[in-house]
Amino acid sequence: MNKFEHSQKLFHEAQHYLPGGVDSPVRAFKAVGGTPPFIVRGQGSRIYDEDGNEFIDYVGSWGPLILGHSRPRVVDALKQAIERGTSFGAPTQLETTLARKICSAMPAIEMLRFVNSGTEATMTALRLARAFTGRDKIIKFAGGYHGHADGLLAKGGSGLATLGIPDSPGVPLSYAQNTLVAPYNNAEAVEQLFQRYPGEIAAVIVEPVAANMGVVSPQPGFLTSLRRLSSEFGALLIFDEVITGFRVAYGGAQALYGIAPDLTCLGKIIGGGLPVGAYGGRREIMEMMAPAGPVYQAGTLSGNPLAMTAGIETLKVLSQPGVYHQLEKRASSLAKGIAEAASKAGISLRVARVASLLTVFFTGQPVVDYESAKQAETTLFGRFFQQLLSQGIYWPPSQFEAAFISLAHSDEDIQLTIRAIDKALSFLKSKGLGHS
Ligand code: KE4
Repeated sequence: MNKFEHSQKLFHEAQHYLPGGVDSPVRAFKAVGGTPPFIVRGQGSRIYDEDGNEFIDYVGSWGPLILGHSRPRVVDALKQAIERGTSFGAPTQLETTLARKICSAMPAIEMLRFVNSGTEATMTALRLARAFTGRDKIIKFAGGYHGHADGLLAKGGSGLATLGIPDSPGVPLSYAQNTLVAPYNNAEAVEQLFQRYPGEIAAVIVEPVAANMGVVSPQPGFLTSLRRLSSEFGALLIFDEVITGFRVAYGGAQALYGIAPDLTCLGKIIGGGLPVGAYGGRREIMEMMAPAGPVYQAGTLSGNPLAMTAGIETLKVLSQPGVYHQLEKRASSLAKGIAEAASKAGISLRVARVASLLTVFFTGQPVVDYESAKQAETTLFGRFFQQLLSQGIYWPPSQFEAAFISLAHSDEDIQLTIRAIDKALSFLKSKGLGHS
């Protein structure tokens, strides 16, 4: 049984200085209860907390650590980079090197700019789309998360596809009302919005594989329809590949599904665990960005040498043959083991997986959008999470997130995880929780 005394003390003190004791809400374990372990070290597939507990980590910093924690070649490269200085606020060759790698992996990106987070990437991509089209409205999808820029913290009103309403205090209604919200996997709703607001919609922004309502894959034809509709109605198609970029394939979801977006947003993996974001796409669009063009965006640490170094080393590993085959093998083996454990325990759940992204939904119904994802039993998920944590498995602390399998997860890690999940589900069943 794991103990968390030190983390409890540290969490109490952290809450005095940081809202909720954290620098990003999901880390506070509000959705699953209990005290979040305070982590001191990561190595490979493992993380270690202040109480000496060891966990197999399926958060991986929410996606960046596809190589696992502290991969030696990344650490060594960073050590050398740090010796040369951490930031110059001036051009470096490293930025061009990483940009070249990304552009060759994703041909729809002819030109890009680095920023410091996925939020900055999507925020700027939308500003650029509005400048390029001269239009103000955007379409996003219910359950899609694109960072916390004001206009993107908008949720659907009542009805199928609607004018957005603020999804957080502090977001002006006027900002939210330029955001139209449609159900994921519903191209008809998108077409209706284009017909209702002709000439007003600048862009459609979509997670090509949704991972912020849990993992929800695009149904056949959905992304193709978004491509067709965007072109037909003069809007830009923006793929938010902050999670899927270099995750679901070396070329991202745009390679996996064969769709060329007009703009792509990236983050996480391309920084190898350091703060990063990027937005890029068609040259004629990107050349509108200052100082080449009139659309403004800037950033003190954008393209800094450390994030560039970690990103370059990470992509060097990911571009090697067999890497995605290994990820696929490990992730599919985990998914199979979970499904078998669930049927053995007689608990109805859905294992949603795309490549090395995986969510266990505690529902017996198919999950195709946010409405169906919300049918999952979050209390049961919380009990499942705590059972795993007590067995040394650090699962994502929310039903509406993805688990991330890395190259550092060994076959043995996967088998240990399946055994822990088997025990957790049997325990839930023995308590009369979860039903088939
Ligand atoms: P950041 O600003 O957190 O770097 O990226 C925002 C973002 C943009 N687009 C997508 C598809 C994303 O998933 C994210 C951020 N992802 C969350 C996890 N679901 C980050 C974890 C957190 O918020 O603490």
